[in-house]
Amino acid sequence: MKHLATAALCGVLAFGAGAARAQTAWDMPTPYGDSVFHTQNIMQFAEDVASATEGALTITVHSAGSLYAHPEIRDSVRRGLAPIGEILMSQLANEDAIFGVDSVPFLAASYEDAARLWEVSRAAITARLADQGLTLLFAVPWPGQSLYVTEEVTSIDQMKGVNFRAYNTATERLAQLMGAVPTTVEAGDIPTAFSTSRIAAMITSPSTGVSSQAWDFVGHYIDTQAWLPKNMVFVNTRAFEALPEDQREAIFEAAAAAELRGWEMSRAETADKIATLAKNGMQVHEPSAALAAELREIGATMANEWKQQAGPEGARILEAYGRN
Ligand code: PCA
Repeated sequence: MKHLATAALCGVLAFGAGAARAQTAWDMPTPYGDSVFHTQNIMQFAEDVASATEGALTITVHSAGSLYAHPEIRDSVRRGLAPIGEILMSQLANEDAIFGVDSVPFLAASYEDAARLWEVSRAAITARLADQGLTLLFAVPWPGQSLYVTEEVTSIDQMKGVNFRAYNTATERLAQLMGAVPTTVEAGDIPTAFSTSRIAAMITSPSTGVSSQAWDFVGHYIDTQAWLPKNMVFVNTRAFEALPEDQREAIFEAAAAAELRGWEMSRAETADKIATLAKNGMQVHEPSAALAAELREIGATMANEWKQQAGPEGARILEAYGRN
């Protein structure tokens, strides 16, 4: 409140009492670093909002968990400590399986399928967030999730007992089903976790492989591209509704543009960042037929489990997607 009052006062001073148009300055916590395409897309979104509102609404992006750590961002926005934020959607799967719809291995492993799955699940996610006083703005997928290992893995057996990084409930479950040992590690902590042997392997996108300089720790990348988990951006509904209508519209317009742009950036990243991994000395492999079959079996198990957990709403989503 104090913050807003100050911002309003600055607005009056800047424009003179005659043109007293309140200025709003929003802080936006995000989890990933500045070099990550999601963050760059959000910076552009913030710029678009500022220019569409002629500076009346500015959004300052606090990346890499610098304002709130990733696990706290949702609650900080819910409580109004920050008006807007970004998180990995499936981070919330432990409270409601619906949020994990994009993290079931091989349910939607291409951009086309991921887009279709988003189309049929968006309303459910939007409604869940609305129940929490949050308004969904946009969601953008990471490139496909692939394995980073110290030696070439051609069968799941080789993962037995390996300390495996988890970043949500699905990666934790995947580790268990592979016989590996899951440990939760935020993206920004990957290098430390490898160098202290807390983890010896992980599954993530080529983007996160590059931003964490995976080549310093693991020599092999196995291109499983098993699913495309999304980041989502949402706003505190009360803060949003307190804005004048033209500013709300500017946000929705910038959000729609950010969603389109983000999906395109993500697509372009995939080959680009795999090339960067190779350039830095990682060996890039196609999964062996045996490994691919074993992973698909784990995926089928996880799809069944997800269906159990996600209830009737989950069943409706799978049906609309054409998988039941
Ligand atoms: N990067 C994030 C989530 C999925 C991804 O590709 C991470 O590894 O934490």
